[in-house]
Amino acid sequence: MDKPKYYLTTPIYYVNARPHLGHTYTTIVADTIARYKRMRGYDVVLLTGTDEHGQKIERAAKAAGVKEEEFVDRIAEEYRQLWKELDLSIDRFVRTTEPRQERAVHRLLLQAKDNGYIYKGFYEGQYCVFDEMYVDEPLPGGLCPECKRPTERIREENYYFKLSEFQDRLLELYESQPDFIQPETRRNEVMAFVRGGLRDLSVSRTSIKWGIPWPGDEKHVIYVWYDALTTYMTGVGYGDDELQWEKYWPADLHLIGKEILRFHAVYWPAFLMAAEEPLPKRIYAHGWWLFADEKMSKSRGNMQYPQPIARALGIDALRYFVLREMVFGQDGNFSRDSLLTRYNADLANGLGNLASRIIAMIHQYFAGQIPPPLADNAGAPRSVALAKKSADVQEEAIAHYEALQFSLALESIWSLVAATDQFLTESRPWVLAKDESKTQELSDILNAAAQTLRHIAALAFPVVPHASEKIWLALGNKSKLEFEQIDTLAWGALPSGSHIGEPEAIFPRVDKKEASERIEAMEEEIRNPGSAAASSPASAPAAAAAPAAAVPAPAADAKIAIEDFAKVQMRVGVVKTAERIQGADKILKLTVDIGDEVRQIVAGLAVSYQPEELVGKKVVVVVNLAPRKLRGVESNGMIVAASVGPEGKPVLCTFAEDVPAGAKLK
Ligand code: ME8
Repeated sequence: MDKPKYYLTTPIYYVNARPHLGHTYTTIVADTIARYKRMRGYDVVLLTGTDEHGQKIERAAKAAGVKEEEFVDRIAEEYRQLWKELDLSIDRFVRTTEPRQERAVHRLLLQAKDNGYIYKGFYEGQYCVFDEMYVDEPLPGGLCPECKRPTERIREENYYFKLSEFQDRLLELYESQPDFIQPETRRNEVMAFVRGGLRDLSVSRTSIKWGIPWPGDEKHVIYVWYDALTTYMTGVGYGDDELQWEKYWPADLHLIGKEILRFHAVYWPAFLMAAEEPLPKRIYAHGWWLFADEKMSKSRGNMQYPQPIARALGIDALRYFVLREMVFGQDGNFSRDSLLTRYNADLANGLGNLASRIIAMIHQYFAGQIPPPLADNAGAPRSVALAKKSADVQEEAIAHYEALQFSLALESIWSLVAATDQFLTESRPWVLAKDESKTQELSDILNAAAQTLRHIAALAFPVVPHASEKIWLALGNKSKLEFEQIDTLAWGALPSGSHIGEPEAIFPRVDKKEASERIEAMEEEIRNPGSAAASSPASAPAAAAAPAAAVPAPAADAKIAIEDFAKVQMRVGVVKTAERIQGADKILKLTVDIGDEVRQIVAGLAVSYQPEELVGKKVVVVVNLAPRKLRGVESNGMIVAASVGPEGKPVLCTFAEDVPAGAKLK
């Protein structure tokens, strides 16, 4: 009989910057679900990909000074490489710039058009480039209600999608399929939004070129979200491979972060209804990783990258931490300290230590062969109790995996790790080993411990596949663990007499301080390739984020005379141009009008501002600094900014009233 299918997706990530821990989190969650479902006998397809069109990407490429094609190729490749390095079981990777994507998008659009849901109209209003979204009701000051960035006025002829016609059908969908949107709180938000009324949606743009051309009207490109969402269909053969399409569509699960729920839970089902295509079964919007209570994101520049963690502690440690620490659905704070504490406590001292202890004792007392249990288990009540606990944990863990409650699943599995540890401590095999009359008892105990370890390895496999597989093989299992059925796994199935492998440190203990420094150094290298350390002057941003080591700060209480302050000449400047510097993540090259001349200044503002946001901004410039070179680019002046939080995030100053370029600051 054919296996049932399970098709799940991650978001199709933007390629305006390299992937960080947030993107990795969703993809690790997807991989964990995929591995779990395979262990439940499903034919699983996991799709991810890159969202490469639209104004945001067009501008990012421009700021980097390269052609769009080159820019998107580079970042898409980084995504691919990262998923490979992390050994994620990705079955499909789709880029929105592939020819098959254009075919699929055209097909979906034309189906909706043939059904009368697309018309031509005129749009005049505000647009948020960051969110790639039309903003009907901007906040005061023209700010986007979602990201609070300035919106831009646009006026253009557009094609519209009749979203307004779908209000009732969408509400009916949410009512009749309560688990279509999860978690429940998110479903309520979406329902309230749709009940408030829906306006037609502009689905084409004429002001940009970087997109899929509108079929039959090439002055328009298709709205990026229409394009990106269709990727979920492209990857399973929509319009291309009927057999695959029939087999895998509709998707069983779209995993996303909560900020893109509206696109998935409102627009996407409406686009599909308009084209008369089946709807996905479930959308799960998870929470955010926060860093010092702010969302970890490209625009804030407070990203953590996954590679340093995986390289310092192993892929499984990264997976275990993100799934154990974050309650799925809610926000979670990332801290390196809790990462390292959990690593040592749960993995090194927990599972790792338990596995090597059991394997070492079987080597020591039974020459590396699994010893037999007592014939009828009579007289070994502790072993019987451990078997019962294993069965209970199996049931609990499966229920938690089904509910996508990874943290609870791990809590439950680790309660079995603790119970097995306690079982060994109480049974004291090292004492029994000294007394020949206790050999049978000893044999029973180590059999029970090995059976339980086998069980733990299998239950933990979706989250820590590499460690589990190692334990599994070390116990003498011949089959591949990934094909084991997690629900029918029997305690006691490990045959006595089989030979086990050598004990191996699966999660070696780390010195927290040393590991933290190693991770930090690798992080810095990713942020600023080529930099030896965060404080290296060569890698240091100019301006407020200037490194402490490069410019020794005076003691906090040291006073300077007014003459000293007068040496610093500051003026109001207007940013004329801003662009990225290849290979440098934190700094931007600006040209700034300071009244009587335009200066080139290299400023460490990239972690807080996109280059395009800076153009036209008034800034405070220190104009009499000796010129210096940063990353080989001459900087003639310094921009003043506040330095916020432990990372020294730069925040520009504003003026209470309008001031001309060149005005002096006193
Ligand atoms: O939104 N915490 O792409 P994107 C947790 N191209 N998850 C995070 C995160 C954080 N701090 N930051 C990012 C897009 N993510 C669109 C999607 S889909 C058809 C188009 C994860 O590169 C999370 O899954 O901005 C979030 O939804 C996604 O990355 C956003 O990725």
